[in-house]
Amino acid sequence: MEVLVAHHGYCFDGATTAALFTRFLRETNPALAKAEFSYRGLLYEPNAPPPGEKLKAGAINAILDYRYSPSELLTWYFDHHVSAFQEKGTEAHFRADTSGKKFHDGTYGSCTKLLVDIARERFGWTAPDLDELVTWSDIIDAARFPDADVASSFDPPAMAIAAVVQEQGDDWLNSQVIPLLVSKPLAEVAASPLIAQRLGPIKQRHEALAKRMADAGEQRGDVAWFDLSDAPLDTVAKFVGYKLYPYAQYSVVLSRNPKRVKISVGFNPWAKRPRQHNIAALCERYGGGGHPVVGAISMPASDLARARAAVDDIIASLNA
Ligand SMILES: [Mn+2]
Repeated sequence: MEVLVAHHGYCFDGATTAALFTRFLRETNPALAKAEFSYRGLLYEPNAPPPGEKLKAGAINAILDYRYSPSELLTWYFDHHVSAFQEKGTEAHFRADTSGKKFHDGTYGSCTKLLVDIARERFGWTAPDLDELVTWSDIIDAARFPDADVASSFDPPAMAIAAVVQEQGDDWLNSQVIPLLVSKPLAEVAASPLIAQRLGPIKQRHEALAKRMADAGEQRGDVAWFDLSDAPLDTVAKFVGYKLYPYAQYSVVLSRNPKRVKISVGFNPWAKRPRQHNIAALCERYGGGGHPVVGAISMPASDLARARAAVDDIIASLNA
């Protein structure tokens, strides 16, 4: 029997949920102890095909940490995204399910934690050797870092693995890393050539970006502002801005690649004062979107002047 695991790709929570699911299924179902598992990453991108199209006839199919599918082929489902039911009619289909194998809870910080809780409560399955993995998935997916230093460090083994999966993840790399995640301690996985050899260049790009941000940054009122539009950006560093400006309430980053200019807006998760502005609503003014705490706007590369005007308006609004 083949098991196809379609999971949110390529992020740490998607990979760890797939890893835990594999062990859960093997250990609770003797017929699957030696089954062949294959992994397929699903991306949140504009015009992504419905996830049901990725499932395989004749296999046991699972969708993890990604949008629901009403496909008849779907056997198992676990997700914690509040946006899980985007296709019309999918939420009603999910609610009407009687298989006892489909689970969604938008209050969870990670799909990994949702899966271990359901596996324990409903199926009596536990894997205490994976506690470290579960804890780190929950920290990383919900950005529950104690401070901006930990949030932008590659020292914890889980952070090193997460960086490699996020920046260089593909179905081949995941098929190698996922089995390791549930069979070896994280420190051993991080030290494997699979991760260690890929981490070097990622760290270098990250350090170069941190230096660029330190040079370009300025604080305007409550906002740390970084104009990185002078050269294309080839990596992201979500939390470096708050490491540089720990007293800023918000950050605004203007960046570009050959096709697009991008404005990224965020609320400092370690801010001492509560958030006063809805960032999604601010971004929607310019055709962008996101969540109350973080959002973004994309414009064609030729619109740099319009993007700068939008930045001025957003910074003024965040200081109002
Ligand atoms: Mn997740």
